[in-house]
Amino acid sequence: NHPGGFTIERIEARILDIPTIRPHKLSFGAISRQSPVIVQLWLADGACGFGEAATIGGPSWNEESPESIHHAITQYLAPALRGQGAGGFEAALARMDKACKGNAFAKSAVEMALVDAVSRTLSLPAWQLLGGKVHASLPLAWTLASGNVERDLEEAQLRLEQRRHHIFKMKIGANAPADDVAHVTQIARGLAGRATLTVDVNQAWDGNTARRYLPQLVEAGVTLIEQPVAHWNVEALKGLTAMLGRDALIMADETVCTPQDAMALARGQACHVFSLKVAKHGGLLRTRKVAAVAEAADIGWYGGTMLETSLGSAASAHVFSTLGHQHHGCELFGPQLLVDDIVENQMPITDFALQLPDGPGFGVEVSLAQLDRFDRARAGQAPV
Ligand code: MUC
Ligand code: MG
Repeated sequence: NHPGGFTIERIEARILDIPTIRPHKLSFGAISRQSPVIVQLWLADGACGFGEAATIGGPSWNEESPESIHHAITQYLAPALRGQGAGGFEAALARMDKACKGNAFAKSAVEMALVDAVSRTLSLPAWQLLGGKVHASLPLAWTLASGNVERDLEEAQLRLEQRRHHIFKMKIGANAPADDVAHVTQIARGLAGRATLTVDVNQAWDGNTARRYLPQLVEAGVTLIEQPVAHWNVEALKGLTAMLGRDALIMADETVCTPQDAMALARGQACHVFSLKVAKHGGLLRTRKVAAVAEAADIGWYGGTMLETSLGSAASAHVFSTLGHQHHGCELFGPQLLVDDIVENQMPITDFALQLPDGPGFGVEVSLAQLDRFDRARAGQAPV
């Protein structure tokens, strides 16, 4: 009874376990594999779409884990959408909100699969349903997070030579702050003048530590500083934003999830840039809402990642391609950190930039054989 076979017929989800090419160290721990949740959604006309939600280190990045995401989808979100109209994305989001508080990552995976399925049945690129493409490519950062200066420098050198990356983000906050500053300073010296350097502290510092050490990072050459303090510590973030002003920019990540978070940060002039991530905002449409607050408040945006495969990365690329011009590039390098991918065709990287895909759907073809190969249920693996 929904026009044109636009009825949601079936939604399935599974957890994959895909090793990383090297240990990836963050303030809260090191990971050696990613466990994305992959959603498959069928419409009554036979069209099928895929979605993905990845997080990092079980429930360490925020409250959601691969297991909680999978549970929310199979037990609550899928039943809430079965038999509903597929074309009403906002109505689907409202139904999911009614069935389930929070759980933004889980909702994002389902909404992604819905947008993919509808785009495919219309033979359109997803960006066309998201406002239209204005960027053909975005500068692509790489994260140096091996924990070892020589290895980090080797990685950066190689990627500069390959003309793949010249923006490098360092994950700090796990060590004593003075040691982290020394690590960053050595890398900055090794790359002097050839790269843009950013850091992500992933909430590890208190306000006093951040006030003391951020100027030293700026002195070393860092120009963008991501989430130096806890997600709730907006007062400290605001003070740091005022303090660094001209020399470097403060970027909110874990602090900015909902449009209301975005509004509070904008009102308080508490950061210069938002890291946008489809998962934490609860979907592609809500990413655009957070981006709209940024644009209205003269806050820049950055295309963030939760280290998704090429599926989630391509979906993110579609929505990022529709946003305004006040951006600081993106970091959709998840596929390059994983030993293998789940799509047939990765997004090309040329001249230090990610080439943003076209359709149909997200423009990547998911391999069912690869889904089976990495499926946790098939491998019988224990959670991280
Ligand atoms: C984060 O907090 O930004 C993104 C890149 C990376 O290495 O970790 C993530 C998560
Ligand atoms: Mg971050």
